Amino acid sequence: MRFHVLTLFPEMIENGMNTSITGRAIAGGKISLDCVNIRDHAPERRKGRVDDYPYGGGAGMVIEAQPVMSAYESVCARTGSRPRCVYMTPQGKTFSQELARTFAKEEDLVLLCGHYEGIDERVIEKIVTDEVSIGDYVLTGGELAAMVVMDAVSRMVPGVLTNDLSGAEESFGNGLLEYPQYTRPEVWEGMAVPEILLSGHHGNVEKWRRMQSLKRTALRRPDLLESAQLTGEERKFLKDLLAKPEET
Ligand code: 6GU
Repeated sequence: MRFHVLTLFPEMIENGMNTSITGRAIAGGKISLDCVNIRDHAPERRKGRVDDYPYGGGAGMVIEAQPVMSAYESVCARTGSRPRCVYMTPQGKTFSQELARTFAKEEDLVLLCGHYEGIDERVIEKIVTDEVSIGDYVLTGGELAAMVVMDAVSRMVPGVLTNDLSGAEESFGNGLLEYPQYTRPEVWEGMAVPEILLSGHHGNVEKWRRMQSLKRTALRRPDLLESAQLTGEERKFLKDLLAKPEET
């Protein structure tokens, strides 16, 4: 996966992405990051300025179409293709694990970050293939949202997670929330680790974890259960749980 980010703040993206698991994935060549500063595509006469007043008036500034187009075309020239171009905006489709899996199949992915009051609509019409939001709140710019998308996409790329199963197993991988985890010590502040995890019986541990996942999902995110694949026994467990939650 090769990420290309069109932004006015490339150092923000580079600092975030070169850290932790995504940083290791970049260093190991599993993913790559190419930040294009839109400012570098300002026409000579504008001396690095890429925004202007909105037609019709109103607060804030609007990023001009031409520098954004030129930044995208510079990526196309390097890849020899016209990659999918994701515009980060609160007006977009809400990002999801499903969309992360879809994006992970692309060879190149362009993420376009806006700032101020937005980007001239005409260049969005010309180059943008997907408009994506990360949730119902407003950020000052698309950079943090682009990093959220790249992080979630990266962990779907083979070889990025050292334990290759963990990407599939975690919350949402199977449509359910994750079961609780424990490590040493066995008793902490008077609180013991659930007995079954010390038993060494893998079958029972797996069953307990599955039931814990179901319980958490039912109590915290019941909406997720609608599309989850459950056995008859699991449905019965949940029915009993919801009838008397304090006993399970
Ligand atoms: Cl993608 N951009 C901005 N500016 N704010 C957001 C967002 C994106 N997603 C949620 N809020």
